[in-house]
Amino acid sequence: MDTTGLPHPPWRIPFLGDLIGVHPRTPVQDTLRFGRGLGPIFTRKFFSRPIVIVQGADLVGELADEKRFAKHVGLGVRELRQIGGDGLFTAHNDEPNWQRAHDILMPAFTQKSMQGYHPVMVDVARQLTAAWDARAGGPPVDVAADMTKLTLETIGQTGFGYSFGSFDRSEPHPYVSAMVGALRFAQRQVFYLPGISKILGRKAIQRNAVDLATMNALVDDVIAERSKPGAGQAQDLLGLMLSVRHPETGERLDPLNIRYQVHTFLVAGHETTSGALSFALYYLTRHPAALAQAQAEVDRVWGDDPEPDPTFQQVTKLRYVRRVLDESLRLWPTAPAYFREAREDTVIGGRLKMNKGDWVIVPLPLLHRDPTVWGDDPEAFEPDRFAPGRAKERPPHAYKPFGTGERACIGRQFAIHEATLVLGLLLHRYELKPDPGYQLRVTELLTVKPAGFTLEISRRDRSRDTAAAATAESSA
Ligand code: MNH
Repeated sequence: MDTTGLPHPPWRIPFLGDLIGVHPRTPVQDTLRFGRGLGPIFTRKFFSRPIVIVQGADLVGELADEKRFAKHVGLGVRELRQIGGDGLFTAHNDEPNWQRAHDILMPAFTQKSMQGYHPVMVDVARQLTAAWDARAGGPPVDVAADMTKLTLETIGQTGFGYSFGSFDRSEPHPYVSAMVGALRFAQRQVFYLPGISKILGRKAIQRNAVDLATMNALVDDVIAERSKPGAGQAQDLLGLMLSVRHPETGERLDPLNIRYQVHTFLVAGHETTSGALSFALYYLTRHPAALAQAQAEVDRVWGDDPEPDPTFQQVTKLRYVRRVLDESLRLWPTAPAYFREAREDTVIGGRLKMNKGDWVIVPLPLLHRDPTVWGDDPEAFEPDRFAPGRAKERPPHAYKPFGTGERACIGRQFAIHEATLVLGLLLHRYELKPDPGYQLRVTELLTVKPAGFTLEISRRDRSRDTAAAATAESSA
């Protein structure tokens, strides 16, 4: 792709390209900072490699055309293949295991399947509230850490019938520590090409091998448990992968691919949802009016019952809570970018020639701040941007937190149901007090999360309402 003439950040220097002001730990936030004002197509150079970046709803809409473009397993995703192999997230489009696994696993993501996961999601939410009840009135809780425990338990238990015992541990489960190590290694590989082995060092490579072995050992354990006689035939993700043949070809997934899929679901299925819940709690506790509206909604649904037993239907009624999540994912889409590659030679934006196989990156925080779509103050947190009918006023591809096309997120409904349920229950149960001195600090490790964000929690006082209700009753 010929990138000469494309706008790029200032201070480009020979050999190093646009590395000034670029921090290997915050590539997304750097792009956000540089990208505003550079127009719909711009470029950044890493060493000698130009990377083409696209922003704005018009061009992202053009790239959403599945006839001309497809997912590209690009920088940062490609490095994850050591964990996910040809599993759903990291598979190249033409790898046969993608379609095979997609068709076998789709039944696990229907509305009916969500209803089946619901009781398990409620159970895990209660593990979180039990832990928070014990901390209520005490020192503040680390929000992202606890949301990560919750979402990992949820995907482990719904998908694989496996508990990491997250709420019984003071340290992260070894799988999680190994996963964080492997993700960090993958992220560093992105930035230290070319000549990775020299710069990353033998130690880091050995450490990574240990992390991968730790992760594999756990997954092999989970599979072995299920294969034991008497383990049952649960039709969860693992059950489907072990027993179901492809509806048309009759093929099964092979054991190595099943291992890749389990890693994929454990990683993709929790980091992103955990970040989404954390950002939602961050924005809510900074916007008292939104918080009050969300609390009023959950109180309408669950009343004064201190121990509600949420039904699937009730969660779908939490429309405002859902809007809060949508708006949080607009400002901080927790899977912050995707890549599109040209299926054939083509031109985008009427100006950039792409040859077949050329790719561009779509940083979602930039798309989601396009002022022509979101107005003069795209930074403002306004859940009502997602009020009924509002989406129709926007171009169809202005909001893409779950990606696009046939490689879009398979777990979208799962994530939304889980996050709405949990956020709703937390708002119903607790008074949440932020640290007034906290300044949002976003950490990036392929996904984004608020770092160091804590909340003081206490049980909501329902006695006033109860007293009012009692008075009303006695005067009646
Ligand atoms: Mn999810 C793909 C975002 C929750 C499993 N996910 C994607 C993509 C985005 C994304 C964006 C597309 C990436 C690309 O084009 O390269 N996912 C999210 C967000 C949340 C999320 C923002 C939560 C919020 N994802 C989940 C959950 C699961 C899951 C929960 C599993 C239960 N996601 C996947 C899988 C893919 C994916 C699997 C790959 C799908 C495919 O290519 O077939």
